[in-house]
Amino acid sequence: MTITITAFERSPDGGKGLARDTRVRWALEEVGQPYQVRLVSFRAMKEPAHLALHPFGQIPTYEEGDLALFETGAIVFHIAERHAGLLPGDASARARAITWMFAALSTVEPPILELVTARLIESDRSWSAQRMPLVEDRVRVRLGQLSRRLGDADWLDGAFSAGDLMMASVLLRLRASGILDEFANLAAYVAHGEARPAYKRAFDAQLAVNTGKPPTG
Ligand code: GTB
Repeated sequence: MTITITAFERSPDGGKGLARDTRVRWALEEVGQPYQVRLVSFRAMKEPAHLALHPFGQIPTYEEGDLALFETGAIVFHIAERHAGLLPGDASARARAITWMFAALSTVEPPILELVTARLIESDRSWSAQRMPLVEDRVRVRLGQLSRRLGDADWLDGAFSAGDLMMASVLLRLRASGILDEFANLAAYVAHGEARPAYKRAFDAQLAVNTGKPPTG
């Protein structure tokens, strides 16, 4: 059955791969599932046809036959459950990999998004200079905890899993702030994710959309 996802017609990041369709593309590339992409404008995202797929008027969405999903956590989990390559066969290891997916989205991503908002949207407010160190420190606390858990391992729990895919995707958003590089093992962990052929294919595909150049690979 054909899989169709949605992505920005033009991502505000110009193709840095930070929009959330990249993590869905990455998951599909890891499991070797072909997919189509329907590009949507900001205006189209708020129109009834797209709102029927995504109640919050966002990308990405995922369609496969009668099934329509939104939320990257649910989408990546769905892909990982149905196709080999992103979740271990052992039941306990599988549960731990899923735990890392939730940790990425519920515990690590929120302070990072707070920082992104503080930098991009609130930096001209009178209170911004006072608040920024607090927001940055909340990110540092979380990254410190994650860094200690990762140690010198390649991945969070044994072999690469959907948990790593989600965690690396979440951490990527931090690179521009410089904070990721304060944690050498986390910076290496993200680079390790980016070096995966499946990530490169996903990145190139979104870059092609945003620059108009066809993927090289
Ligand atoms: N929790 C949802 C999920 O994980 O699927 C969040 C989805 C979401 O935030 N979608 C964003 C969106 O559609 C795009 S990814 N925004 C439009 C809107 O809300 O009207 C977030 C994003 C946007 C831009 C950049 N960037 O330019 O760097 C990075 C990430």
